[in-house]
Amino acid sequence: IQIDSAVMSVNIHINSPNVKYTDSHIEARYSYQTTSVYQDGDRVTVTPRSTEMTFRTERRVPRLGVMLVGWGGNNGTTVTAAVQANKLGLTWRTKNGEKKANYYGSLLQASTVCLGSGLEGEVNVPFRDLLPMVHPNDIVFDGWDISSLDLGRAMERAQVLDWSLQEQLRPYMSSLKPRPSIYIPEFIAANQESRADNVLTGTMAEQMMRIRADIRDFRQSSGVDKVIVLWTANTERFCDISPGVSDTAKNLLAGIQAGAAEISPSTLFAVASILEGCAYINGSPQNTFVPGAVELATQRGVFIGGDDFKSGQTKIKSVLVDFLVSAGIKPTSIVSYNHLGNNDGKNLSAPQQFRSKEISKSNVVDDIVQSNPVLYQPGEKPDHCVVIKYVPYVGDSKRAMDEYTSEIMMGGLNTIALYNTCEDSLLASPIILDLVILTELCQRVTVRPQGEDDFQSFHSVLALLSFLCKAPLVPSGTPVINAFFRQRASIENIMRACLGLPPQNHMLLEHKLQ
Ligand code: NAI
Ligand code: DG6
Repeated sequence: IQIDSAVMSVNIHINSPNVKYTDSHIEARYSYQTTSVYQDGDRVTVTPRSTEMTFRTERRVPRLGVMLVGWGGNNGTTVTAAVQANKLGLTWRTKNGEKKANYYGSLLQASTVCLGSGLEGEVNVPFRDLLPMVHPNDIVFDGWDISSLDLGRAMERAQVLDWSLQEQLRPYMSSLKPRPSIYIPEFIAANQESRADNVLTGTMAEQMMRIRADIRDFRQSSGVDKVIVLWTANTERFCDISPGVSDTAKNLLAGIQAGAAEISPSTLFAVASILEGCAYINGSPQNTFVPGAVELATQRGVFIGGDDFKSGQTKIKSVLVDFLVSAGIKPTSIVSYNHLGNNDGKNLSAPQQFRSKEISKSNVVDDIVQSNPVLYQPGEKPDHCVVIKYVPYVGDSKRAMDEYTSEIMMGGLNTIALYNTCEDSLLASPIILDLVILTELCQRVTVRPQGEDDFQSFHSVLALLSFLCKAPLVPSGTPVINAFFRQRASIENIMRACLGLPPQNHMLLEHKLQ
């Protein structure tokens, strides 16, 4: 299949007695195959299990509105501009020739899945065509920023997009103005104070009510069917989770009324979104989702997801360490340096904000290491060091240097050094689109296990977003998966289940027998 346009799509129809198309839904009967394992000393008993279930996906794709917290920042302006450029099919000249707007870097828009084999071999289709999904060109953006610059000037400040593209986009971007936001200086670096000229006043509760009113206003004035709110504002310091303040939904709401000191702006945005019934995604590393916020989302059946976009160095790590460990090679030291010169780097030059990022970048190998008791003793981990420096001159073009040292056979050492240079916001923007589009799709999928009367939604803590996040948020007590291809397979196979298709197994048995 030849796909040469960002908007061209293929129409997939499943030919199976297990799949029913109605005007409103795709309904698929599915056998979920699992294995349960019982270990007694060195004896391991494995029992295959099969659970029958029905997946139901609403076919009507709603008009989606996305509200970005930190809309005037590098990611906020870049994703808004990129969508507009794609919508208009813009081209622009650079010293390297003519460029055309695209969605490279988006799992859903620019990667493919293999459906199976046809007469001429494997058939790969865009991920976005597996199920009815929002197209990014149709998203309507709005948002908040503590800086009052309109998006035209903010795009210029970001120094990400080529100038001749900015010139074409400016008339549109200049008409967009961020709404005033909640600013509590203690949570972000002191060096951000000079841009905070668009801030709400009043009590904490009043400010949160204003955010709720903004969401309602956007929904009504734009005519969108649904709103998703996503934090792409500055990285905050971690907040203290004090008993009686943010430990339960009730206490968190009471804490907001009382203006409790350790409730962060990002948690206030999360609570406002949840109370408005809007999914909330955290693209930064801080602990926005205090237990009270998770409980509130669960009580209200609203999706929350995060944390921290997995865009560059960490994405490579979740591939490379997985490759090494699954090849039987033992990483013993991982050292990651990066320097960048954008406002994110400036904010992260403060120790408490750096610490939030250090935590989220550091845990990404844990599940991979724990999966291999041949290489690692219980509790053993590779040394893992993360360094971030602010170097204004390089702007958004982040430099990342990594050294992976591993033990190989018979005392040998294998050292891999990587150097990566890349515009950070051009990596994060397609991830923002994938996060909101996947979240919206999940809002239209329900599952009914055999023998039960009701269809149920995914858990409010939307673990399916793990692929896109450095520190995946998962329901309490469930496994955190960081390994890149396991995360990707989870999305692909759940979407296949919605179509009554078996998981992608890569066995290719039909080509391996006589
Ligand atoms: P940025 O500093 O350019 O943009 C952040 C924006 O948030 C600024 O315009 C700032 O004025 C605004 N802001 C700060 N506090 C606010 C508040 N309380 N309410 C509303 N607006 C507020 O940063 P950039 O590069 O856009 O990154 C945004 C976030 O995404 C950062 O936390 C960063 O760590 C995170 N991130 C970025 C990745 C990337 O590849 N670009 C990857 C992973 C995470
Ligand atoms: C410096 O590390 C700034 C950060 O905001 C990162 O650029 C961002 O979190 C992306 O990190 P990574 O590890 O996915 O490249």
